[in-house]
Amino acid sequence: MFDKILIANRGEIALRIHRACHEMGIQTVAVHSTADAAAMHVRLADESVCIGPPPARESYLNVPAILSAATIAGADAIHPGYGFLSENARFAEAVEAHGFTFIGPTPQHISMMGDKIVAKQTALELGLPLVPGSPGPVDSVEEVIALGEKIGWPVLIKAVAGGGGRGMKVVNQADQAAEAFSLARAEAKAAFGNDAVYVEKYLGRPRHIEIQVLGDMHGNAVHLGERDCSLQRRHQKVLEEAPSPALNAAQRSRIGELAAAAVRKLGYRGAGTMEFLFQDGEFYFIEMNTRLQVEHPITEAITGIDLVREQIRVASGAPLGFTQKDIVFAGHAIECRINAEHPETFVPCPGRVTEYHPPGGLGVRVDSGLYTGYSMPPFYDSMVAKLIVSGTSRNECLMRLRRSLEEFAIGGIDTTISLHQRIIRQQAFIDGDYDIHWLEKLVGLKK
Ligand code: MV4
Repeated sequence: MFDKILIANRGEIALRIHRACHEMGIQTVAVHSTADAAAMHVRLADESVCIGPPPARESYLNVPAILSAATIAGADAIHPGYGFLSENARFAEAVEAHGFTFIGPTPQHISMMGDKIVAKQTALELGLPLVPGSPGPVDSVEEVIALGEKIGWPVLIKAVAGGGGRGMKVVNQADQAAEAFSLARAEAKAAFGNDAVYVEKYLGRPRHIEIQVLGDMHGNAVHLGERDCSLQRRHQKVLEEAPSPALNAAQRSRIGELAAAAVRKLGYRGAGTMEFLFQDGEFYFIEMNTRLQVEHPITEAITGIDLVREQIRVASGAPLGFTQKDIVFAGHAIECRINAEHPETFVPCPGRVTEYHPPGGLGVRVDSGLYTGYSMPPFYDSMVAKLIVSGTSRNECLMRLRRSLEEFAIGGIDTTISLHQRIIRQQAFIDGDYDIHWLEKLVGLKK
């Protein structure tokens, strides 16, 4: 097992990884930019190394600086968290080439799933259901039109190197194809440096269901159930829950087993998430994320499994500590992502936290790097806390969520706490009756 892990991230996820390490008796090395010198993950880590100025490309994305920090500190392994370099195959390769263990999948699997065409081809071979569409990239408007006529309008043009919704264009009929095709390619080029695009049948009112999977180096793989991530705005998840209120037991075990079998065949190592769209009782694989996800705590709440601990154990070569039949799903969990943003305009609002009082009590977890007096820098993502409530039923979670949001005090900066209070009052949410467009209809798209 590792003696010392460098955490190549910041904020709440850096703290989360630190906690798992310390519970395992593993020393931690925090890295930080000059803007994060007073951050909680730096304060709690056993050691810390400043890796550069505030801009992420000069600090948290600065591979030489991170590797130098690991060398100076004598770390055995590096945990990338999520975002930043967590799905960068070249970083994973560099980590291993410099003698450290990368806590995550192999570089091969990272790059495989980073190419959405290869990911879909792999998913097809692994027996996962796909959205009908082009088998590979499309190189002309004529191809887009031919596919639209074949699979039915509307279709969706997506970036091959994409993810997270950037560069997607809906085409409702043939005479819109030319403009959508060139716009999608231009956006893909600008966002990912790769203008390749592909086409899928556009699903108009799906839910976003993702399956947590975990594989070790000995050919074992399990699924840890699903998360419903349909409540999103501009491709940013706002609230997630597990299990999904839209699935019945048969659908749940069918897609879970399919995902677990797929990662077993793949020989996948580490934690991963398979993203599906779910519409009219059917699942459609769209992509796989080869990292720990922001919303992992709701899976931890209903399974009792510490996902970061399992990532570390698996990376050290240990076999999974359980088989599929050992995993028991109990209760329900809901996570609210709390952002330092105006709750109506969503304008980011960094600044000094004059008061921080998180909720507590049975079934209440808060993952946050905030503290009273902390100055939140303007350079990074605006998420400042995750409120995770769990309980024996979804109704108990709703009551607990309502009480926790009332109790959550954050002074000095705007937050989206009141947005969550508004969401959980809506009858459609209470009924679990929402799709990926529901929240944007409630709060609007404008920033
Ligand atoms: C889709 C889709 C509808 N039809 N694919 C958005 C980002 C990436 N995860 C895939 N996404 C979508 N792919 C087809 N064929 C709708 C979306 C989508 C979406 C998916 C999940 C969660 C939120 C979303 C918001 C807008 C669009």
